[in-house]
Amino acid sequence: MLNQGNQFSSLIILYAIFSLSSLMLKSEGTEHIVGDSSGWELFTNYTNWTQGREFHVGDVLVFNYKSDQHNVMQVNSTAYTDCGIDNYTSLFTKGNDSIIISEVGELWFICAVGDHCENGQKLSINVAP
Ligand SMILES: [Cu+2]
Repeated sequence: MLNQGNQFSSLIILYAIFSLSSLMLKSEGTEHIVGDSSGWELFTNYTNWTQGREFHVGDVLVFNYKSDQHNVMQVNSTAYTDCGIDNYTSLFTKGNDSIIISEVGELWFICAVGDHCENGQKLSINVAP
Protein backbone atom coordinates (compact mmCIF):
# COMPACT_ATOMS: atom_id res chain seq x y z
CA MET A 1 0.00 0.00 0.00
CA LEU A 2 1.24 3.49 -0.87
CA ASN A 3 1.73 6.00 1.92
CA GLN A 4 1.02 9.73 1.51
CA GLY A 5 4.64 10.57 0.68
CA ASN A 6 4.84 8.03 -2.13
CA GLN A 7 1.55 9.17 -3.64
CA PHE A 8 2.79 12.74 -3.57
CA SER A 9 6.04 11.90 -5.33
CA SER A 10 4.18 9.86 -7.96
CA LEU A 11 2.05 12.93 -8.64
CA ILE A 12 5.17 15.06 -8.97
CA ILE A 13 6.68 12.59 -11.42
CA LEU A 14 3.46 12.45 -13.47
CA TYR A 15 3.32 16.23 -13.52
CA ALA A 16 6.95 16.39 -14.68
CA ILE A 17 6.25 13.94 -17.50
CA PHE A 18 3.22 15.92 -18.68
CA SER A 19 5.01 19.25 -18.62
CA LEU A 20 7.99 17.82 -20.45
CA SER A 21 5.86 16.32 -23.22
CA SER A 22 3.90 19.53 -23.70
CA LEU A 23 7.18 21.44 -23.91
CA MET A 24 8.38 19.01 -26.57
CA LEU A 25 5.16 19.48 -28.54
CA LYS A 26 5.53 23.22 -28.28
CA SER A 27 9.09 23.28 -29.59
CA GLU A 28 8.00 21.29 -32.64
CA GLY A 29 7.26 23.82 -35.38
CA THR A 30 4.08 24.30 -37.33
CA GLU A 31 3.73 22.34 -40.53
CA HIS A 32 2.66 24.48 -43.49
CA ILE A 33 1.28 22.55 -46.44
CA VAL A 34 2.14 24.89 -49.31
CA GLY A 35 -1.03 25.61 -51.30
CA ASP A 36 -3.04 23.47 -48.88
CA SER A 37 -5.00 20.84 -50.83
CA SER A 38 -3.89 22.30 -54.19
CA GLY A 39 -0.28 21.62 -53.32
CA TRP A 40 2.59 23.04 -55.34
CA GLU A 41 0.90 23.59 -58.68
CA LEU A 42 0.32 25.94 -61.57
CA PHE A 43 -2.46 28.51 -61.33
CA THR A 44 -2.34 28.79 -57.55
CA ASN A 45 -1.74 32.16 -55.98
CA TYR A 46 0.89 31.54 -53.33
CA THR A 47 0.86 35.14 -52.19
CA ASN A 48 -2.77 34.62 -51.19
CA TRP A 49 -1.84 31.38 -49.50
CA THR A 50 0.67 33.16 -47.24
CA GLN A 51 -1.93 35.74 -46.09
CA GLY A 52 -2.71 35.38 -42.41
CA ARG A 53 0.00 32.82 -41.89
CA GLU A 54 2.98 33.23 -39.62
CA PHE A 55 6.24 31.52 -40.39
CA HIS A 56 8.78 30.90 -37.66
CA VAL A 57 12.18 29.26 -37.40
CA GLY A 58 11.58 25.55 -36.78
CA ASP A 59 8.39 25.45 -38.85
CA VAL A 60 8.23 23.08 -41.79
CA LEU A 61 7.17 23.87 -45.34
CA VAL A 62 5.73 20.85 -47.13
CA PHE A 63 5.66 20.92 -50.92
CA ASN A 64 3.38 18.30 -52.46
CA TYR A 65 3.53 17.90 -56.24
CA LYS A 66 4.01 15.37 -59.04
CA SER A 67 7.77 14.92 -59.20
CA ASP A 68 7.74 14.45 -62.99
CA GLN A 69 5.98 17.78 -63.49
CA HIS A 70 7.44 20.19 -60.96
CA ASN A 71 10.28 20.81 -58.57
CA VAL A 72 11.12 23.24 -55.79
CA MET A 73 14.08 25.53 -56.17
CA GLN A 74 15.15 27.77 -53.33
CA VAL A 75 16.55 30.97 -54.80
CA ASN A 76 17.46 34.55 -53.93
CA SER A 77 15.19 37.54 -54.40
CA THR A 78 16.55 38.41 -57.86
CA ALA A 79 16.00 34.91 -59.19
CA TYR A 80 12.56 34.93 -57.59
CA THR A 81 11.64 38.12 -59.45
CA ASP A 82 13.26 37.11 -62.76
CA CYS A 83 12.47 33.39 -62.53
CA GLY A 84 16.18 32.75 -62.99
CA ILE A 85 17.24 29.16 -62.53
CA ASP A 86 21.01 29.36 -63.02
CA ASN A 87 21.85 30.19 -59.44
CA TYR A 88 20.03 28.51 -56.64
CA THR A 89 20.44 27.64 -53.00
CA SER A 90 18.77 24.22 -53.02
CA LEU A 91 16.79 22.05 -55.36
CA PHE A 92 14.12 19.62 -54.17
CA THR A 93 12.67 17.04 -56.54
CA LYS A 94 10.98 14.31 -54.48
CA GLY A 95 7.40 15.50 -54.82
CA ASN A 96 6.88 15.43 -51.08
CA ASP A 97 9.54 17.75 -49.78
CA SER A 98 9.66 18.94 -46.20
CA ILE A 99 11.86 21.96 -45.73
CA ILE A 100 12.64 23.03 -42.20
CA ILE A 101 12.80 26.79 -41.88
CA SER A 102 16.13 27.57 -40.26
CA GLU A 103 16.55 31.30 -40.63
CA VAL A 104 14.73 34.54 -40.03
CA GLY A 105 13.97 36.81 -42.97
CA GLU A 106 12.64 36.33 -46.47
CA LEU A 107 12.81 33.00 -48.29
CA TRP A 108 12.06 32.47 -51.96
CA PHE A 109 11.01 29.35 -53.84
CA ILE A 110 10.19 28.82 -57.50
CA CYS A 111 9.40 25.89 -59.75
CA ALA A 112 12.25 25.59 -62.26
CA VAL A 113 10.33 23.49 -64.79
CA GLY A 114 9.46 25.18 -68.12
CA ASP A 115 7.72 28.51 -67.65
CA HIS A 116 5.96 27.51 -64.44
CA CYS A 117 7.59 30.26 -62.43
CA GLU A 118 6.57 32.87 -65.01
CA ASN A 119 3.05 31.49 -64.66
CA GLY A 120 3.03 32.13 -60.96
CA GLN A 121 4.44 28.97 -59.41
CA LYS A 122 6.57 30.89 -56.95
CA LEU A 123 6.45 31.44 -53.24
CA SER A 124 7.98 34.08 -51.05
CA ILE A 125 7.64 33.97 -47.27
CA ASN A 126 8.75 36.19 -44.46
CA VAL A 127 10.08 34.28 -41.47
CA ALA A 128 9.62 35.85 -38.05
CA PRO A 129 11.93 34.94 -35.16
CU1 LIG B 1 6.15 23.48 -61.88
